This record gives sequence, C-alpha cells and structure tokens, in this order.
Amino acid sequence: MQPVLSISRRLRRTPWTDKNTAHGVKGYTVYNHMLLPTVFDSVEADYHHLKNHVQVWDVAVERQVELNGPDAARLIQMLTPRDLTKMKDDQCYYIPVVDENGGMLNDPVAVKHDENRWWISIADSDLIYWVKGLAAGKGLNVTIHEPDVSPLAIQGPKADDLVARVFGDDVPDLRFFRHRKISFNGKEHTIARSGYSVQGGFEIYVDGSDQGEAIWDALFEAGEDLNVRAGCPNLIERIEGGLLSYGNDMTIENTPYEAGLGRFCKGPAAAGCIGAEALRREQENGPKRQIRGLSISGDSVPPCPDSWTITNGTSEIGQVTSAAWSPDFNTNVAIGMVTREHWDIGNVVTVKTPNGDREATICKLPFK
Ligand code: THG
Repeated sequence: MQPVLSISRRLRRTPWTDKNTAHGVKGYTVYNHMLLPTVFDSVEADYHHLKNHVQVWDVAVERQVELNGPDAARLIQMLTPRDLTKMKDDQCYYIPVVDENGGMLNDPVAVKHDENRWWISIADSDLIYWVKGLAAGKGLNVTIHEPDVSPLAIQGPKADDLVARVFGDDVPDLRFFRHRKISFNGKEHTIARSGYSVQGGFEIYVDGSDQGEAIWDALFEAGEDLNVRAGCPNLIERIEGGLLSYGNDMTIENTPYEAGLGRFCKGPAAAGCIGAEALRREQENGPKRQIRGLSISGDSVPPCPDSWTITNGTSEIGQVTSAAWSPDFNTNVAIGMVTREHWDIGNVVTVKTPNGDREATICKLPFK
C-alpha cells in the first residue's frame, strides 16, 4: 500500500476542504500547516483542462500576514529589497523576503490596502514570527496578525467570463496585479488579477471562512457551460511558466539573485531592507549559482520528491528541484540551481534521476 497522509486537526482544514472532497480531490500536500490539493483527475488531465477552460482553486494555504499601523510601510520595506515607495493602494507586488544575510525567507505577494494596512500573502514558511520579531525588536508601532482571509483562485482562459458572470461585468477591467473590492451576499471581499498559473485569472481573498462555500457554489453554478472544474496549482504548468516554489526551488540558503529574482532587488528603498548590505555584496560578486530551466531528454521522469544531482559528466554542478513531463513541450521540463561555470543557456549536462542518468539542456525560464 502507498503511504497516505494522516489528516488531523493540526493540519488545518480550509473553507473548501469538504468541497475538494466532493469534487474528487486525489492528492494533498501540506503548506503553511494546511491542506493544499495537488491533483483532481490526473496531473496531466488537470493541466490540459487548466489551459483550455477555467478552474476554481482552494489556495487558502496562501495565508495573509496583516500589518496595521503607522509603521506598517516601514516594516514591510524592511522585509524586502524590492522598492515599494511607488506602490499604489490598489497594487500587488511579488516580493522576495530576505533575512540579514540576504537569504530567502519567503516569496510572497504583497497586497497594499493603504500606507498603514498591508497583507503579505505568504508561500510556505512561518513568516509571521520573523515579522513580529522585527517589529518588536525595532519597537515599531504596528500590529501583526493572520486574519481569517482565504484566497480562492479562478484560473484559466475562461476566468474573465466566469468572474464577470458572478461578480459583475466590470471585474475583468482589473489590470494584472491590481485589486479592488467585490460584494457578494452583502459582504465585501478583495479580488486581484493574479494567481499561481500563467493562464491568467483572479484571486478572491475571501473574508471570513463562513463565506467560502457560497462563493464556491456560485462559481460552479454560473460556470457549468464554461466547463468549470475544481483544480489546484499544476506542477507541469507552473514549471513551464517558471513559477518558483519556495522550499523546493529556493530556500533560506539562496539569495534572490540565485533565485533569479535580481530584478526585484533594485531601488533606493533597498536601503531600508534588513538584507540590503548582504545583497549589495552578492550583486557585486555575482551569484555563484542560479535558477535555470532544464529540458531533460528521454521519456517521462518519475516524481522528484527531493532533488536530483546535476553533473558535467564528472563532478556535481547543481541540483534539479522540480521536474515533470510536459505534453505541450514534448520533453521533461525542470527547474534547478546550476553553478556559474555551467549555467549558460544551451549547455548540455547530466541529470542523475532514479531511472538513470539523463542528458539535459539548460534553458531559459519560462519555457518557450
Ligand atoms: N498568490 C497569492 N499568494 C501567494 C501565491 C500566489 N503566496 C504563495 C505563492 N503564490 C508565492 N509565490 C509566487 C510566485 C510567483 C508569483 C506569485 C507568487 C507570480 N509571478 C509572476 C511571474 O513570475 O511571472 C509575476 C511576477 C511579477 O512580475 O510581479 O505571479 O500565487 N496571492
């Protein structure tokens, strides 16, 4: 028998755990101490459906760290090298969060409500303790808590149609990484054009767990002829799209430059970031290794639950951290970290998979 994940109260449920069950969820992972669906039909069938129709995803695991108070803007700028000074009250920014050594602590989406109120929509690490520690240590005038807010993503080419039907014809006017309010059953929620796929779509930050099921039901009722289905972040699609997974593709051992997020480390405000000095040095020297795409030859690789060594034939030059067969690219697509001497696009390397050594070619992310 395959091992199963034993579910208990300590693995927090989401507002849609029962809905996932009803829609035939076949696999879960644990993310922020919470259940995150990984597969409904099969990863490949989910992938084709996501690229052609529209899916509703329980991504409540994207927990919010809420900052409130006059020092909120100063605190969030301490967390990240990305310059937040020009950010508008309706914007979302993808931000690397680093420690004093420039090590990645998380790669959340920052949601700005106003100067004094922010959400940090976190990836899988307990960021709230670092944020609280910084605020307490620096004596900042700000409160920090995790609100009862749960993101529900609507992803795929028909996402615009679906949100227009349920929340209003003007919702598709939202631009990428902008947010606004929508009203449902007399309650307000935040909606953004964002999400962990490159197919496009929205994320509703559902305010109040008790509101979740009614919104889910409305989306499925309105989307029947759009072939709406329950879905989840798709391994194949997110590797193709070059969307990184914290804890898999980068960890606290990596700087944002290594993670390929150097474009978010600019600007004068970087001086306010705890890791500014470490990152300045890293930029000066240049990273020793960096995220790359890899196209791994041969037939479908097995799942990659840990990492696979990359060699130049003799010595180790990196690791593959995510990999899957891509039907659309007709090759195995992968994400890995490769040392400077070997990271050039087009370079041919060897990946040590459980099924034996495979030839692989270094390529750009996203896959094109
Ligand atoms: N949405 C929200 N919260 C999240 C995620 C999300 N928290 C956890 C996790 N995902 C954080 N990681 C990412 C990774 C990539 C992106 C968003 C969150 C992303 N990247 C785009 C890209 O790389 O093309 C856009 C980046 C940009 O240019 O701003 O969307 O998905 N709420």
